[in-house]
Amino acid sequence: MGALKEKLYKKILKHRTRTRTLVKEHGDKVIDQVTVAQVVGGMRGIKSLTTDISYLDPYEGIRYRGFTLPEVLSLLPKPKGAEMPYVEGLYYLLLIGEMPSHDLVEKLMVKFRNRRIVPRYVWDVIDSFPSESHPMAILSAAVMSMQRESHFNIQYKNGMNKKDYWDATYEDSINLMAKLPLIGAYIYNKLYKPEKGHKNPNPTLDLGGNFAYMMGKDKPYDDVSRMYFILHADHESGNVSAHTGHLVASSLSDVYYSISAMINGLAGPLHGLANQEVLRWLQGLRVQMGNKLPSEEDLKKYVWDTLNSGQVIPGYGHAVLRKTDPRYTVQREFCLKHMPDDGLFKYVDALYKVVPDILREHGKAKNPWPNVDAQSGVVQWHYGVKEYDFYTVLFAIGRSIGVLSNIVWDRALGYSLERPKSVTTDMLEEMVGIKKEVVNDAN
Ligand code: CMX
Repeated sequence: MGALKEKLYKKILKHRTRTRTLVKEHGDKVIDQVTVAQVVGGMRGIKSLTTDISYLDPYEGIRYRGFTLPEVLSLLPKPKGAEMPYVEGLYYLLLIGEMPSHDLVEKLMVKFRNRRIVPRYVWDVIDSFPSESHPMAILSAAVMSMQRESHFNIQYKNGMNKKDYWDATYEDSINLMAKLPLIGAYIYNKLYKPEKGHKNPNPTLDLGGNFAYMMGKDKPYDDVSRMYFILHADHESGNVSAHTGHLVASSLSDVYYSISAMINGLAGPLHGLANQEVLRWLQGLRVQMGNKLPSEEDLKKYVWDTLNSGQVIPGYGHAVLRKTDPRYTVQREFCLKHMPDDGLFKYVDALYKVVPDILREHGKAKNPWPNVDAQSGVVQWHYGVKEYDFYTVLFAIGRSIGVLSNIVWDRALGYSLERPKSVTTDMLEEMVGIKKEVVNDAN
């Protein structure tokens, strides 16, 4: 057993005792109640999932293993001369729960690098998609095609002991995570830069640096990639992508099935696809304004027109957050430092000043503040990734870090098959005392 796996195993043994004690001694304690509105309204806010990887406070935002994003970005080791930390270091933090040293990250990087080889048939799967296909559909299929590589699947068939599920899942998780950036870059080059073709990975580079290299981008796009993957890695367990990954894994489907499903959930415009929608919406504004910076009145009109036509303002609102998303703030600070004069960033900045008040006046959204997606596309656009259909693929690569770490722990702690109970509308009406009307068919 390698040093990292051994450390993880010791943590698992300790944690298993905590979970067992909780359930054995306090299993019947009530910690939440459920209202009719929650049952009908997407289970919003019901405390019904456990994860120790991250926690989302409505006012403070996300903490990874107890660390805020500014702490994560300043405490994780960084490549020489880089502004943003190693993505591999974040994987260590999420999985193990401790800030790694530079040396530990170096060792983990070697492990990731050695597993970068993508089977030839994955490129064939990608190449067989028609060129108008959405990159998220291609990514999902590419991950799915690798299911035959799953150690978990092979060892399960060979009668693996339940206690070892985490081990095979850990191997699968590193194998898949090492390959995802290569697959993402391949999809980008195939769809948008066919004349340049596919680049082989550079074995001297870290995950973020190599992704920038394979995308054909110069510095500081390596830091942009590291920042992007780290910011999108986890947002506790109830969001659609993380929850889908966990749900599918709960039936003991391997990580290839689970991450492909996670990608499918992320591809919706109310979730990860919002970053592409923000860019589409901003381009609409830019065209309307003939490329000039809109006045405050122009902006207000554009926002109201969107709302009055029954659409949402992409990049604003959140199911849990009730303040500006710190993932938005980190990217805003990056923009102010590196691209303060970028035309599109100025639009985003101007919108920040008018949208929250308009959403308050509109009176529907519980959170009028921007979320991560309001900023992230603008950074990509500035560094030449203007094909905004691709942005959610970047989100998916980042989100996999958190979901994969969670699935390893799900297996380690023996979390159960997910199976909530549903009721019919008749039953709900009966529970709240609504009398059934007798319908007379004769009339
Ligand atoms: N623009 C207009 N209306 C909005 C809104 C927005 N940005 N955010 C919420 N609302 C509306 C909802 O559509 C809902 O309307 P109905 O009552 O007619 O259904 C009402 O306000 C109440 O919604 P809520 O409780 O505040 O928000 P939800 O938890 O239901 O939904 C979210 C959260 C993110 C889907 C929603 O805020 C939204 O649609 N935002 C725009 C899309 C977006 O940016 N998504 C990305 C979120 C981050 C991520 O997952 O990547």
